[in-house]
Amino acid sequence: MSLFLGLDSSTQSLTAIVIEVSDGGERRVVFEHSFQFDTELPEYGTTHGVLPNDDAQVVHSPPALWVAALDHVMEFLARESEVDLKQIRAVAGSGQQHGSVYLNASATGALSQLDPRRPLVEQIGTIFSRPTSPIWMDSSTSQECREITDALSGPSALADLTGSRAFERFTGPQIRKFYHTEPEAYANTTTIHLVSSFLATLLCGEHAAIDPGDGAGMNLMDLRRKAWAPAALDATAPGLQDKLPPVKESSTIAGRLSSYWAERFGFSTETLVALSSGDNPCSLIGVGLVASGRIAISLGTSDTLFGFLPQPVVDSGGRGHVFGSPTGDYMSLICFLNGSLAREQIRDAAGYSWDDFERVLGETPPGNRGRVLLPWFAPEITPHVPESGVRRYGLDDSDGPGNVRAVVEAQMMAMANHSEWMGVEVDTIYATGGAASNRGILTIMADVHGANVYQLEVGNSAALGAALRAFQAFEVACGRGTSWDEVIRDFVTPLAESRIAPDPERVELYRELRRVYTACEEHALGRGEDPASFLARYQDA
Ligand code: XUL
Repeated sequence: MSLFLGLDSSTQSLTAIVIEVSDGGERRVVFEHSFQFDTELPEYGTTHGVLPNDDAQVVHSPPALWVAALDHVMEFLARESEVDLKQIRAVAGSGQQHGSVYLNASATGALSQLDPRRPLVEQIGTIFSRPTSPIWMDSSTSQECREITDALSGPSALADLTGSRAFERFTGPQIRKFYHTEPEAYANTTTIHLVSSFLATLLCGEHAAIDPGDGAGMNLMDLRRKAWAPAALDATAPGLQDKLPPVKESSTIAGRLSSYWAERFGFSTETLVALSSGDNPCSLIGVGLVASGRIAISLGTSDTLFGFLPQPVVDSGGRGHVFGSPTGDYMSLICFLNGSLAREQIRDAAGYSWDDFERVLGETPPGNRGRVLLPWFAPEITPHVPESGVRRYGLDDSDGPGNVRAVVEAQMMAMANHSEWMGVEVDTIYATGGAASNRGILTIMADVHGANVYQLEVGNSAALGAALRAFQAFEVACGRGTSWDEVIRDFVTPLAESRIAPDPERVELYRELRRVYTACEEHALGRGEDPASFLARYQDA
């Protein structure tokens, strides 16, 4: 019997999943645990995993919180579970994408000599050259995006080189802002990690490389060569090449679990540590998208829509991204910032529980009688909305049921409209992430996309994907050419009984309403006329 550990360091929590792969063919998840940052470690002062800031565009988290959380989760696994730690052959991490961790010259030594008698976080207090980490929700780098874009001959050239035009949350623009605003601290930085590569570094006690899945979220990596792009580095900040870990294939082994974990909690120093990847590339594996033709929608803090791509096909409209897939291929992705927190705000304003939320979705009419909400509670990534501000058309903000339906319809229509560039005829969607348990939401997903929607057995596809990546990297390290289909077998089967089929009449209704939704977006962004007359047709109906 072999066990593999996957760890997902996300915006609001750290999740661990252990899978068992036995010689007799049995495969199952044997352990799953999530550790919520705000409630379990309140001393870090985060709300939804991020630090308060007067500027809504600046969103940072304390990296020491992620370190403390890792110690707690490993302790929980060692002390509170039945898992035989010595059977864990390999571990791999998943991290919220784009977030960066800045380390000084003392980090390398400190991480290689950790004292197992003291908590990890107590020993790494002095290794940060920047005490907070900008994360994917930060949208404060528009100026840096413009500068990088200009230096690289415009958005199309940048997207062609790196897989995306410049995005505020991407690590390159964030590094440039750090260099601009805190040049001394930048100069004192010797290593810049992503959340994912920092996690692998903590596990093996030495600097881990960045994989092409997460490296593509930086505006710094040459997507086709899967190596840093010198022109992008030069356009971002001086001396950057020396501060970045190398890019290596996702299945690379970064090292072995360090003696800190072995001596403190009883893990084995034989356990291999594979490179970490971003949470979306890990989810791609965790929902089983190792070949073309299907897409997945993850409903988490961010809502993302993604699919496998055999070749890098970049969005000429500049909305989407191409990242590396952990299989060595590519993936397309589009990200919406106002995901679960927007749903939560609407639910809280109406004083509902999640059960009420689901019930109300079943009771309100599809199309919401033309009442539309643009859920921009925070600055939005897709479409680009620099200033937050919820907009309502024909909808009273005191109308609880109307707002519940409106927020979900808005999210689904925005996803369908803004993902057209992927050119995928969607007939099947795998739904994952916390809100994928809400069948009311999935019904609207099925009708808006005109596709069958399936739930999967394991809701946390990023952590599962990380565990599956650990298994695959172990197979590669053992010299076995186990295929990805074989790696994911039995773990990612969509639940046949969970299928939600689209209703043809509602599909037709949403096909029209998607145009109305676009008109509302265009109007709200100052690019189109007031859609009132367009909406009235549905209000009278
Ligand atoms: C993807 C993105 C988010 C984060 C959240 O580009 O920004 O999905 O990865 O975890």
